[in-house]
Amino acid sequence: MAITRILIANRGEIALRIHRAAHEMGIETVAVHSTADADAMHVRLADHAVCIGPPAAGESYLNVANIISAAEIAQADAIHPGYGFLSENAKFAEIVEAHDIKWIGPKPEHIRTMGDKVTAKTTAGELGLPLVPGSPGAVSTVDEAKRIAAEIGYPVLVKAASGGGGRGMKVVPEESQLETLMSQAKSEAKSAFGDDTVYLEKYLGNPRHIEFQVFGDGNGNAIHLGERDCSLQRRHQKVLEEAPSPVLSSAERDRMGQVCADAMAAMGYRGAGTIEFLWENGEFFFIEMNTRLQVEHPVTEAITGVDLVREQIRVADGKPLSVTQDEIRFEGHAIECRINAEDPFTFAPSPGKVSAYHAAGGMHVRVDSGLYAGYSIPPYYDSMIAKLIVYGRTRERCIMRLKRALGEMVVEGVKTNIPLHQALLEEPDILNGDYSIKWLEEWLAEREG
Ligand code: MV4
Repeated sequence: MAITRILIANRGEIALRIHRAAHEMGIETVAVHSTADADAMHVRLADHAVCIGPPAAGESYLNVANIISAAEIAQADAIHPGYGFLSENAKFAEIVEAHDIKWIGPKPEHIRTMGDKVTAKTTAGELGLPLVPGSPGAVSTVDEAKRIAAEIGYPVLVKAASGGGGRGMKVVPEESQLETLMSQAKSEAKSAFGDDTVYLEKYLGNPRHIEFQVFGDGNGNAIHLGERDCSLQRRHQKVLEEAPSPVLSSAERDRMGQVCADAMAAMGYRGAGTIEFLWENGEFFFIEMNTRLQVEHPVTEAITGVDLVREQIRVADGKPLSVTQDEIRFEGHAIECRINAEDPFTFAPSPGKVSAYHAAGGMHVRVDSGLYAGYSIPPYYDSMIAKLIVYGRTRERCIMRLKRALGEMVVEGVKTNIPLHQALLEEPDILNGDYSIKWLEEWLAEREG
């Protein structure tokens, strides 16, 4: 039976994004919400809405029993998890499928494999993706770590297998510090993730973060939709993303993209995925794979014209992808600014009532947001309140249009990071595309003086 009603297990702009794709396919939507989100735009737009608990995400957007109950009560035949929350929870995916509800996401086994960074890396290596030199798997003893570190050369990085957001990561400059830093990494990982498994990698000093968008139909067919450059980050939070990367030639894109697509085809991967690489001196090194739709997916949509959420729904419904690799063209340039309710330079969250709101518009300007004048941004969730995605025929024109669009945005009553984006777009390094994963934090430290 074809999907007729999708429960959207998320909130904010991504819940809207999914609702829009569903409606364009003639599919009804069910919003779920916490008591803090009763007045949210995703609840207003959806065909049906179910309250799933109090404000704390653990009791609402992460409450599996309540979400499954909501799906049964509202007679949803599919669940889309969005990003964050339960999107990469293999157990949740299995529970959804056990209730005869279609899971709009990758196969649970693939979510599980990629969720553990050690098995992800081993699998990626077997599939032919280039790896950062390091331990072949988990490292259990200091002696073993010393032997491997001596082989790959210092500095090395100790990483947690269950890690995320850089937690449990330690740079080890030389052997004398290995024992101490490894035990620190292990105890941090144990308390953060309940798992003290660690592994070792050569530390790359000044890389870019470049990720490839992939898509599989679950039956051995897979494509890639090019890359996104997400090097501009602060404390593992992306600030601005662009596609294509300023440093890749189309031949390099085609080659690396094909390596990624072939790997996904070999796995029988289903749905949207992102393969993350560090890129240094023209070389790619796999670090992680995300088995979900990502915040920054619209820049890929802008340069390819492919609606990624529509494709997710199609493959979950057993249909083939609507495009072949040969049909995908990369045209022009797109940049996304994440607009957060926070102080633009201290980054302190700034929830509260939005007294006035006006979204930028005009040619090639997209604003994904659930904001409206009079809306109160709740303090319980992520501070991202809007995404501004701008397209141009060239990177230069994209940037000119982005500056124009940022100037049109009106968000009053709370602080936003729009002034940060405007300041970044005056920086020669940003204008030239000359930045690595370290650039933003160094720039902010300099501004501090
Ligand atoms: C690295 C690295 C340097 N060398 N691995 C950060 C969290 C996780 N996504 C992987 N991370 C890194 N892994 C090696 N071998 C530097 C980082 C890193 C980073 C990566 C991508 C984007 C921003 C980053 C900021 C700091 C460190």
